[in-house]
Amino acid sequence: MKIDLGPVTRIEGHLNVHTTVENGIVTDAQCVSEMFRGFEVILQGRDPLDAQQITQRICGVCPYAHAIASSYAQENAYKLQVPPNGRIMHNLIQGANHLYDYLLQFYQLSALDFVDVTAILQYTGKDQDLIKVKQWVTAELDRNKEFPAAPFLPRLSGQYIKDKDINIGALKHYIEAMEIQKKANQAAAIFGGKFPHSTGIFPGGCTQNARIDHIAAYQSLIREVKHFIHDKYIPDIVAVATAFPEYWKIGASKGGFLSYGLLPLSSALNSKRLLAPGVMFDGQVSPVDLNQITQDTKFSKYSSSSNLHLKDSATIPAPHKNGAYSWTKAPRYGGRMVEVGPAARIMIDYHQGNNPVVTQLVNHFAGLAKITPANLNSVLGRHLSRAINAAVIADFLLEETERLDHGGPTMADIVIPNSCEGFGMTEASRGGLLHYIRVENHKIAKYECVVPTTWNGSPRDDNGQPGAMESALIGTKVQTPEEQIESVRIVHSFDPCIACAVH
Ligand code: NFE
Repeated sequence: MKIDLGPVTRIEGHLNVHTTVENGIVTDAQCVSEMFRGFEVILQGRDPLDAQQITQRICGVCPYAHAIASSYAQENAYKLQVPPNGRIMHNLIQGANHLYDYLLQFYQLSALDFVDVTAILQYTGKDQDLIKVKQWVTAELDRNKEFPAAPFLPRLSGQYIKDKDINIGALKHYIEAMEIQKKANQAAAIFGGKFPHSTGIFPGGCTQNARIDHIAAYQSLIREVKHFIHDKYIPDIVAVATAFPEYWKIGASKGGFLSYGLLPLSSALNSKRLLAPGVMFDGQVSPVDLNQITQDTKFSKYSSSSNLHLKDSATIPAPHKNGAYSWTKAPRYGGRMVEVGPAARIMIDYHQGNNPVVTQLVNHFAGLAKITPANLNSVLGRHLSRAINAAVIADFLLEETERLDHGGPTMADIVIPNSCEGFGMTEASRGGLLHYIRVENHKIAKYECVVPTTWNGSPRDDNGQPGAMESALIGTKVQTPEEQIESVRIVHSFDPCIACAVH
């Protein structure tokens, strides 16, 4: 039986998943990005300093990550000496964006795959948020329309959390999380200028000053976000994990893991990062070698050659190409498939013992759930890893503000060589993000982005190997083949963004 799961995401862009189900098992899955973008084409011939502005328009959810990756690439190309304040402000802006994004991913984009919204019908209390949720859910049930528009219903058939108090608590947090996300973005905008699409992030640092009143305002907002993470977000993840322990074993991808490392601790090239970089195959972590990254296009809707390294990349759209089924390219590391994202970051950091807080949190939750760190490669593992990322980042941001030099320089002087090239690597919330820029005659001659969902949501490569998400879906047992709540939970755990993947 062939079933299309699309539209399967509640975030930017159109992701479809074509599945084949036989005897209650998903025997094949194809991730299908259904739109073309062309940012790399748009960038050609432009002023290089437009790049961190234009690439942010790839996505309204993770624009800061694109600005940072572009700034790193240009700093690398122009050989800029970023002052410590500039580097710290990049971290403060990007880290706050991660916090916003983790809460968005869990509450608005995934939690209702597990939380029973109909529990609200039994609510008799006075909380205004919950009364509103009850009205929305009641109205949707009464209307009985085929395609209601509200976020709570319709939903897929399956088991949901049974405990009424947990369900109602999570719905309250669903509403509160939006306010907290706003605070995280307000914090980021103090130094970033605005959200989305920062005007403050620049190659060489940040256009804002390190003012004491700005620092105090930032700290106070991040403290509120931190409390929400510890008091509500982490307990809600634990509640989902307690209700659905089988999801520690569902949705494992079947390749390696890659992380470029997140938040540099100094301005030095190859500085140590808060979360360590690495590439992991069969439990062994090695340093990342960019020469190993190529992009295949056999099943992608491009006529450009396949298996190209970044410097040779090309983007020639071919909507009617025979056999091609997605607008996403297929990046591979040394020819092998890898998963990127929150679980990759945590597993790679944990294996290297880089961050003692990560080690302690992974051990704590692994003991609680009776799992091993390898189980982070799963639906629940990705959700828990985001929460660990969030806890570690929130603490770090508060410490990082103390390191700002009030009134000190925040920007390097920029001199763009006539010809140069550079790579910028960071971690967006959804995983490893790489930008490459080549400048010739002061103009952008080539720009290439390899984006988290390009890895996770990739179609088959030239050798027929599935992408990370496809591999996680194949072999999944499904109760109702027409609906496949199990497959949808797997896809949502990756939080794919097609606007980013195709760019
Ligand atoms: Ni459009 Fe993005 C993140 C990036 S995902 S959300 O996180 O880069 O491919």
